Amino acid sequence: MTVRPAPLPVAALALAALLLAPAAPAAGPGSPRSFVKVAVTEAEAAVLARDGFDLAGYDREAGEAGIVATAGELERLGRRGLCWTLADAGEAAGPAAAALSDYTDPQEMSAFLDQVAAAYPNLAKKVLLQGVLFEGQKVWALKITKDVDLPNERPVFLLDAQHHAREVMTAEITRDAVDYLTSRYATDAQVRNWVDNLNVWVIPVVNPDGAMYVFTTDPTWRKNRHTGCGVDNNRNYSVYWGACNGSSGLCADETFRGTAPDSEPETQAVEALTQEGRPLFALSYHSYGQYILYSYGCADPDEKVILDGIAQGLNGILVKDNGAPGGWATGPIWSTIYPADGGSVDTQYGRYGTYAYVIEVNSASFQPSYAVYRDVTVQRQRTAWQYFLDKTLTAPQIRGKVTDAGTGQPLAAAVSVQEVSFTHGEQPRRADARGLYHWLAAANATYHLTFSMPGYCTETRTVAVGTGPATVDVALGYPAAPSGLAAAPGTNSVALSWNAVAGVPEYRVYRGLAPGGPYALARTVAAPAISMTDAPVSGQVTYYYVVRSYLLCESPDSAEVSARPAGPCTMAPVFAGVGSVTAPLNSTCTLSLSWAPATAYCGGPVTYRVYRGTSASFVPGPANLIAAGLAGTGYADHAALSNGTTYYYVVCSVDGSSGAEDANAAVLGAMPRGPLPFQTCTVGAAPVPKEASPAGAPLTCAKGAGSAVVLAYTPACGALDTAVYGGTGPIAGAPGWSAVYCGLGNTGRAAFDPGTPAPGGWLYFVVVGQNAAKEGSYGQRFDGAAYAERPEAAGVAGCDRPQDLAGTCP
Ligand code: 0X9
Ligand code: ZN
Repeated sequence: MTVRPAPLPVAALALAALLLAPAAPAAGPGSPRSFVKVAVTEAEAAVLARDGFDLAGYDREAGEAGIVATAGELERLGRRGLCWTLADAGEAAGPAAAALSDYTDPQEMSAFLDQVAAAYPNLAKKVLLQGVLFEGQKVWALKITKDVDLPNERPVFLLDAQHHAREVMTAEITRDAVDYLTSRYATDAQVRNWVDNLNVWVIPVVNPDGAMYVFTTDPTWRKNRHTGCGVDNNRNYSVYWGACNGSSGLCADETFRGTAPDSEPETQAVEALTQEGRPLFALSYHSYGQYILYSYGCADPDEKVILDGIAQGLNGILVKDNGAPGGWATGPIWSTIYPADGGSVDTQYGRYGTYAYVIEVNSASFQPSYAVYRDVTVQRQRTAWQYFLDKTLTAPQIRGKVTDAGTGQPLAAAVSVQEVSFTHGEQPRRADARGLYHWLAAANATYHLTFSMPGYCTETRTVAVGTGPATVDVALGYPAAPSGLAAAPGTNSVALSWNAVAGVPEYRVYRGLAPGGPYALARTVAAPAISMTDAPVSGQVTYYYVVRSYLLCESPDSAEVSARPAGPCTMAPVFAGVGSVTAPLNSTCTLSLSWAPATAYCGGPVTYRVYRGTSASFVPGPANLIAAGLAGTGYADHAALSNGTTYYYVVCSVDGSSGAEDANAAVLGAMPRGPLPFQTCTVGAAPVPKEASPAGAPLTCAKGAGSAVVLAYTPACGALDTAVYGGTGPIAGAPGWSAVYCGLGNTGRAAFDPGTPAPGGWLYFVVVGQNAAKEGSYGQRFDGAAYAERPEAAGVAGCDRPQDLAGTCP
């Protein structure tokens, strides 16, 4: 409203050029752009936005999309068969230079905030949210509450505007709200009720650099002024950043999301205030199109019912530009307007639990005539932000403070509600740094809350919410740790005692082998007993003890004590047991075991024993001990393993000095894939090879240990098991298969032992997909003396490449 000397003619000139030159050739960013109207449906408008057109708004009454377009973009519209009309510079449409100059620019807004803070020092404080942007402006907020300089724990409402620079009406609304709440405090009981009982934060201009550019240079500018590449602040927030084709990765585009989530100083400012203040409700103004929107920009929120209830309640009373209430398009952003990712409300709601809304104000323009629309718009929008002030104060909700029961200090505990499960990657809701939490509730409903914090006993509360706020403060505690823990070593025993903790029903004695743990539970002791003897334990080993008391949850550790008992060292090594069992695909039927070394406490040396069984629950003992006295950390078992059997192993360690063996519970199993007796099993119809494998490929045959054979082949696609058929030839026609080896996997390697053929005799092999209808591999022959490929077989039998094993391969 104030008169600025220099920038005005510049704006007027830029506008004149803009309005007169819609057909000028496109000249990259900064080329003149026109605000045009295109008659399309709302859904078609969303498609235009998705396709990169700068959709400034949608006039649902007129059925017109408003597009800010370069000459090139106007041509593109034409090529889509869309006719456009230049938006009228008069009444409703704009933008119009005369109207724009009346609007509040960011410097005027800053000065206005100064005036308000000076006039109402107990009510209003101007707070710098971001001092460094790109072109010299700053992001300011005004905090409005009674005794604004004193800390308080009143609920918070956050109002913001002008994420998008050109949406100048939105800043008028925040300006009006600031004026209303401060100037009427002394005389208006309703205002006093809000200001006395709430913290109202207003960010009148989120994007002041961009806004200043609108007033000085380009009235259609939307983004911030990030040097080289303006960023759409309302696509830069971290939740859903770049997630659903609702933004652009291109610098020049009007919905450029920036190079990283939260990269922009304006975005950071809003997010930081949201994080610190934890508003229950937030309202973000945009223009235009007459929408009431809530999260998400990419999907429906889990709390959609309650979010929608709030929005519909407002829709019923909020008056549109046509003078009638109702008829605002209301719903989640993604389905109501268009997919938009990285928007402010999604981060406010998804990350901080703020019930955040967007209002797109005005029916037909982001810069309607100031004279015609400014006052009526801000007056009508009082209904909206006052609605949210009332909701913040009186809506059914659960709120409270989580503290440490002992110290009273706030705890940022996790707070969950059984009735609400989040499915969009939301982090658990937490109380803020002051221990404050909130949850919007349905009226007359019961909720089950859980408060948890590491080191504290988890608390639950059942809360019956009525028609207003329910306050549930929770003090989280934990039992005190026992004091006075003492340890007296005996012979293979340690006597422990400690001081009683009042009211505690149980103590838990923990023992470790190193200072500071890790500890394992040694014994629970029911109160009132305050001592126990830990026995038998090993002599000559230093043990470390702590005791915790238990009442709903464990206390912290008592002070640690240690003791070194007398008597023989009986301690088994500390050992995690078998670490891996693998079946190497070599020609010797082997399972390979490995383990991490054990630690001996009685002097060692450590050796290992290997036990083997055929079920995972076998009990290691002398009957199944297969190796002992092993000094290394691995073992290869190739003793009489049989096909199709999974073998299970337990490895134990033995201290050579004490003879004590550990009793770890680790069991691992594997199935060997070595050369097994060539056996008969049923895998469906035997194959009839169509052709032989050429010499050397794709199926090759090598001699394994003894009479074993190792075939190498190209694995089939898919995850089929393979089998090998073997028999006497010739392959051509009907081979006489005498055996089949099953369950080879699809590894490209098959090792088995067909025995030695009769002198001068030949064996032929075919690898097939097991259980597959079609044969699918290669023919190769084997004779007992040498492994040669019969030249006469080439081209006549066997089959080639892994073809069609399951009918699904490419
Ligand atoms: O596209 C936007 O950012 C908003 N429309 S506007 O015409 N003002 O640009 C819609 C905002 C939806 N809100 C969020 N995604 N947070
Ligand atoms: Zn906007």
